[in-house]
Amino acid sequence: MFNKNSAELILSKSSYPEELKRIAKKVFNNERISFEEGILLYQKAELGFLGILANYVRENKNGNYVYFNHNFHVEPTNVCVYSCAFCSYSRLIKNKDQGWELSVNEILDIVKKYDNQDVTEVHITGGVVPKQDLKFYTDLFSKIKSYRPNLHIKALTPVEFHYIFKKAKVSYEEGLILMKEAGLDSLPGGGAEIFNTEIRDKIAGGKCSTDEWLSIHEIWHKMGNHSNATMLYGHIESYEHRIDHMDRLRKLQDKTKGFNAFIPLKFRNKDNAMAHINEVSVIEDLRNYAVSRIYLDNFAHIKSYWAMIGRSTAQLSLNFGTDDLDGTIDDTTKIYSMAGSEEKNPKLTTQELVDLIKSAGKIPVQRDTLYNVVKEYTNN
Ligand code: V47
Ligand code: SF4
Repeated sequence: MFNKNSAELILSKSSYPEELKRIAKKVFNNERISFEEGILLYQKAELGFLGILANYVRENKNGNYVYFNHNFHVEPTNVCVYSCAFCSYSRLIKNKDQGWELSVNEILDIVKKYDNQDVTEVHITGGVVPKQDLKFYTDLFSKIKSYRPNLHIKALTPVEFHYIFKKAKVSYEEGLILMKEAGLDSLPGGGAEIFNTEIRDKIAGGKCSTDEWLSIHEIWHKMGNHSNATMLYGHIESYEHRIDHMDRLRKLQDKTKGFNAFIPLKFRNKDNAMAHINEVSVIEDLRNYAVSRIYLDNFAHIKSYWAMIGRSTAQLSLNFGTDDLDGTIDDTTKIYSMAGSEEKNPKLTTQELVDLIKSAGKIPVQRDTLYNVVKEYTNN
């Protein structure tokens, strides 16, 4: 274990600038760092320094444990009324014939394929289309629940909710109550992109605003539920925009305590309208995980989404603040392979995930969506 004393010793002997050492001291005293200090870390701290701090926070919160679950995704459609510049996946509604739109029964057939498997979660999200409205989803959720009551439904983002509720002429609150009554258990973190309005308008114009995204999560949390939060980084945003994004999440988390995990999502540049922008380096990915871990002191978990970042970088990130690798996925998502991820058919067996975590020197823990322990892999 990496304790406070050894960390302080390394830093006291180093030639790091005083301003960085002051931040380190705060972190080791479990004090919150400021907005400006967050930016300073991005601008001036090198990877080794960030790793020491992020590891300290990570171990304080999660010891040597790394979490994963047994899950699969359903993408009800890849057709979308929006046209986010970074999206490689969606087909505009006018090119509908190039996409798919699953019916409730077709989705149920996908769920039934897992009848004899111990999956605990289905993650449902995709494009936004008029046909998949409030009735479609309440019908879908209640049918999944009557078929398999213990399967946790983690589904839809404020992007979909905002569109669906507006069309159904119900408030966010009324809509979320209906979704919950139908069987929705928690919300994934998507659609957050970058909260700065100028950047958001450029890369994801037209879909739900920052305030709408935050408001839907706040209402959901206040109803006693949980959700995740993502950040799409490594495109046209600045370090200030990243800290601003995390700062808004930190403030909401102070209020509600409803977020389970923060998930940084690296912009991948294949076949989308932002393909001319180079992807950031692996070093920058690791620095970003570390700064997130240090800044978001009120988030229990930082997730490294291996389907997007690739399994090797995901494994490395476990030494830079992350403690969660999402799940087995079973080759059920296309969002990242279409955007250029090295994971073309994302699928890992439990044993592969366990081996990957163990060879990083950590203890694998299979969890459910809400981080209840299903199995700890200490020996096998
Ligand atoms: O909001 C789309 C991102 C998100 C690209 O909560 C891209 O457990 C990079 O939110 N390059 C949806 N990213 C996926 C998502 C998610 C994934 C895994 C786990 C959880 C969770 C949530 O995917 C979108 C967008 O930010 N995305 N295109 C791209 N080219
Ligand atoms: Fe539609 Fe989501 Fe793609 Fe944006 S990121 S175009 S909302 S599917």
